[in-house]
Amino acid sequence: MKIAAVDVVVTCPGRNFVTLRITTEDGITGLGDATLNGRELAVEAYLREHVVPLLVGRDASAIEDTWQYLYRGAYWRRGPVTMAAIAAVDTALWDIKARAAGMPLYQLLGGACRVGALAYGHASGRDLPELFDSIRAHLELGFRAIRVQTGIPGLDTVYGVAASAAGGGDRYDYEPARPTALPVEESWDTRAYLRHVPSVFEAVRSEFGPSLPLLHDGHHRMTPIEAARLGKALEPYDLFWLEDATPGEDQAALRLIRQHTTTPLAIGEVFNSIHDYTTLLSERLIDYVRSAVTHTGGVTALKKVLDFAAVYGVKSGMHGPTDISPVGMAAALHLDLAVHNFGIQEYMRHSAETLAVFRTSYTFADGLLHPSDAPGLGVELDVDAADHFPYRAAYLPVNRLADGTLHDW
Ligand code: KDG
Ligand code: MG
Repeated sequence: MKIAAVDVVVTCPGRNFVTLRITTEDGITGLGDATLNGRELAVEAYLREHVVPLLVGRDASAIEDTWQYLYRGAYWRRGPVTMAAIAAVDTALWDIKARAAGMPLYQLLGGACRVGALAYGHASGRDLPELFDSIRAHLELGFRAIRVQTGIPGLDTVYGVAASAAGGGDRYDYEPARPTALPVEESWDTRAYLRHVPSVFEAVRSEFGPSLPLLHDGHHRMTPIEAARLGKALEPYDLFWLEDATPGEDQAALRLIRQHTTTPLAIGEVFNSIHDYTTLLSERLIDYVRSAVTHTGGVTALKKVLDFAAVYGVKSGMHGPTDISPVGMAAALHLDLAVHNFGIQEYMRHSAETLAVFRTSYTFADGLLHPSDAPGLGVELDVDAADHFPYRAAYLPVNRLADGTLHDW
């Protein structure tokens, strides 16, 4: 089963996506997500210039060998651009293998360990009434676990907080990438954040009771000692996790946080290699692996990370915002079903425009996602529809302190 053609499709149905489509000599196609939010064209160029020419004529069934060929063969290893490109190839080859077998991908990964993947939705509000409305709307949609992001008194815009509740339902209108000439600048004050957030969780617990799983994303903004303080302050509210408390690249920072708090910790959405996890896992410094198939070298590589995590009792909590395309989301759901150490899956619904270009078959019911039993990933790309949505440059924001100092976003 040789690879006959490889296409890189860049489309912007509401937001940008980079998709790799591999076609075999016998006409089977497979899809892989290569979207790197705000840096999409770098991955497109990497694929077009350096990967596509290597793939035509290769054996489409040799997934592990192709992964090693692209990873070791480049000599320059890791990095988000390289690993998103490799992820797309790997995912597309798994899609082809499963379609050829007439099976949903999760069957080739060992079969289902559960009936569905518990998903968490994004509730947010500039103040408590807005936040409560957003949580109620998510519960009505069937979510059984909720991420809580809140406005901070004195700060205009804060990561993860929708600009208005007007969208209603689960339309989370805080889309971080914006089509502006320069990145939007947001403001930040860690002391104001640390003063406010515990009171928000106290209010949410007293309104919604003790059992609802609640999550929170610190989005890399704290120092280790600040994060330790927040984790400790949130202990009475029994969080499912505190995510990205400190910048991800500093694995040792988690040691200090861990020494001070029993709030579960999640990290890894910006990681792209198993080597980003070695200290974190072997020293049991985290509870959840946040990587996405899209950014970690594909199904093959993330499965290895999760098997490594399982040795230390660490579970999955894959990244699933809207910049993970429906192809990347479907790949995640197949892994979610197949690995024993599944924890939770992030889920932001894509827009109607996106779902017109990517025809999905995965389902969400009673709080659980299921990839469906369609062969392969279960996603079809409508290339003609994609052509109607040309790429639009968009940037993620940057973040500044009151004195203008650039801070982690
Ligand atoms: O592209 C960046 C977003 O995917 C990221 O900011 C979202 O932190 C995020 C999350 O947890 O979904
Ligand atoms: Mg996050």
